[in-house]
Amino acid sequence: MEVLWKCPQECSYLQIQDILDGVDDLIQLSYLNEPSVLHNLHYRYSHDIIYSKAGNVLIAINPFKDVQLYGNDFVTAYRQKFLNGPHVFAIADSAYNEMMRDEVNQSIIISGESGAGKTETAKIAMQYLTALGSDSDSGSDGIECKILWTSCILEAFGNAKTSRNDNSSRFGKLIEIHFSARGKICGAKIQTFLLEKSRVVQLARGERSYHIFYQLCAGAPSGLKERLNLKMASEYNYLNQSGCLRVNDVDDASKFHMLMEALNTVQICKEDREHAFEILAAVLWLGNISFQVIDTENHVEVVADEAVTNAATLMGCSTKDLMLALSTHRIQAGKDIVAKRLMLQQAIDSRDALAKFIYASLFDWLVEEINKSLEIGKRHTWRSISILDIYGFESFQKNSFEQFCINYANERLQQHFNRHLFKLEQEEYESDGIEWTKVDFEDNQECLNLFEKKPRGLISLLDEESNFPKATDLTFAEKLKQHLNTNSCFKGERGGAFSICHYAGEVLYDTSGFLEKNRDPLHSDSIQLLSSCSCHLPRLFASNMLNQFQKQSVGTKFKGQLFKLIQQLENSTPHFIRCIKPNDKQLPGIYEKDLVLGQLRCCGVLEVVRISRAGYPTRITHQEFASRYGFLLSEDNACQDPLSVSVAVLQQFDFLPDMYQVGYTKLYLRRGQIGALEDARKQVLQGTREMQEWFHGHRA
Ligand code: AD9
Ligand code: MG
Repeated sequence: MEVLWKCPQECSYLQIQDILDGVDDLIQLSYLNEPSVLHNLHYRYSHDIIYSKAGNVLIAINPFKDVQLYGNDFVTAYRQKFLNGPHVFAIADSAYNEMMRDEVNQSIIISGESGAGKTETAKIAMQYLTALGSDSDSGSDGIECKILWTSCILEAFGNAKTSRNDNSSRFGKLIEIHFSARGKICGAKIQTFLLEKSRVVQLARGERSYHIFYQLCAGAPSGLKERLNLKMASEYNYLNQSGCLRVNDVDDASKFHMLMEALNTVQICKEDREHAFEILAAVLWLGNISFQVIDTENHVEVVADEAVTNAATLMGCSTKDLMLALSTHRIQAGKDIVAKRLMLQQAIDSRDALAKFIYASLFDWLVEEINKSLEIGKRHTWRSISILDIYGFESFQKNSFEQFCINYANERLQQHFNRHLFKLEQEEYESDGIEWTKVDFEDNQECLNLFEKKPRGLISLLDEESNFPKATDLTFAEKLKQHLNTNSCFKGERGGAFSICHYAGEVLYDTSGFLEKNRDPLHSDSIQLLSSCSCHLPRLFASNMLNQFQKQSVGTKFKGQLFKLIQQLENSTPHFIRCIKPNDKQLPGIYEKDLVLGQLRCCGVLEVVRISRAGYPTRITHQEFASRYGFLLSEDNACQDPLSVSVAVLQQFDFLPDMYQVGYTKLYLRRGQIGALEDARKQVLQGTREMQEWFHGHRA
């Protein structure tokens, strides 16, 4: 069937058979423009073909339904190369093969907006790698199984329902899977980044806190419930404030039972599990603690009710100490230390800071325990494949410190992506001396400078203001305008706002809360209270409490983590997966063109296609080329050098001049060019074999 398709940019009407059929790789499109890319992806999506390639990048469009693509039969088919179409399995397979062949660590970097499918994709990649690297004959202690179950635990404690995704990850994670020299899994390690703590105490309308709270309230057996004085989720202020306690089609109680199985598999012992639940219940009760104003200056005391007694019991301190820590702060007055009563907002803030600290420390402790269980130690580790699932770029109506950090992380990762897909490739062409018109790409160095420059970048200025006692969010905003106006990615806005031109678009930030969130204060009275608790908090949280004393700001700590992450990624061969969300409704079968186009544009997919098409994907040294194809020449070239042999082959096979280039060390061929030579080679070899057989047959 032939169809007429209007391409506004390049031509009037075209017959585009390939668009109709849908090509695996966007590079193969006859006419490359946004409409044809969009149409091709749409066509495939409507046939449940959710994966496509853009050069080396895998594009995954969220199906929002079960697609039958991940069974063991698929694993086997990809492993044995019966199937080779675009798929997460194919990416994981090349990562594995390249690790084995080149003896280099690999990374699979998954990005995309919230709800685009990153976390599911990461799990699919893990499924393939664990199937591949399982060591059935060495009596391994089920490390693969443990690795798979970690997702269940991390999602319970680190994911929540948001307006964009019912199971949104509120932290970033890098999972390293370690292999032995035989290619068998010998351990794993999880690193996490910047958990969104504010969610523990404050929720937007229609969103939920971390799944674990609802799972515990719904699923805890009656004995445990009694011990923890646990009520229904609706009884807790930290959970009921958003008017949303349930997630469609999710049964929190059965999720709790699954979590128990996961904790079992990962070998978090019963005792530790119970402590963790006590701590969760303590956090919930903390949120129910209320204050009453006792004088005209708005000073408060804690209301002595079941909330404060339950919280104190679960934390293992006296009710009196907890009440005191939440309503007063001890300060030095001359030689004496005096207790100064707090005002209402201060008291609420110090209660919430305590709850956030406890929850974040519990999360860190859990990750540490999981890591101990996946420990690489015993068997010898050789190389690793890391899977990165980090929050995607965010731009809301109101953007705060959290979006600031998330978008900064995305700028860093985008630079990594640019470097590998555009910069390094083009640099190779240049250094090998081939003619090459540079393909432009959005370099985001200027934006990174805006964040990182010292002493006058966003993060340094934020730290400076955070350390200045009289500073406010407004003075911070003023300071930014004063110092950053020369950076083209920065725009001062009215009031306490500013905008940043990110690679993915302009975002307006509201500075309110920036200083406090960057300082992330926990008063020394609260720290002292925690260290005196008779429960297991001090033991579990020792390292976090220590950090509180030698404190780094949140922004600076995050910057350090990102540097380390990028360094680790730079030491590996990257494989990129871009997840795309086809609609905002989390529903199957709906493909909103503008939404998809926005995502393709902002993650640079179209540039990747452009450069891959303009580029030379086949690169072979003169030596290799000559020894593989030299024998096809009609004349004897035995004594010639590899370069002359190579050029002679190209001429004999009538390669068009714009289909190849000869560099100082390599030959560069356009996509699809090597096929003809390979066919000829096969034919000649086949012919020789047949002739030999014929010859042998006749002799016999
Ligand atoms: V966030 O930045 O953490 O908020 P993600 O991680 O990008 O986001 P997630 O993987 O959680 O998105 O996917 C969202 C939902 O889409 C899942 O809960 C699934 O219901 C659905 N999804 C995603 N990928 C697939 C898939 N390959 N098959 C079926 C999928 N459903
Ligand atoms: Mg996620």
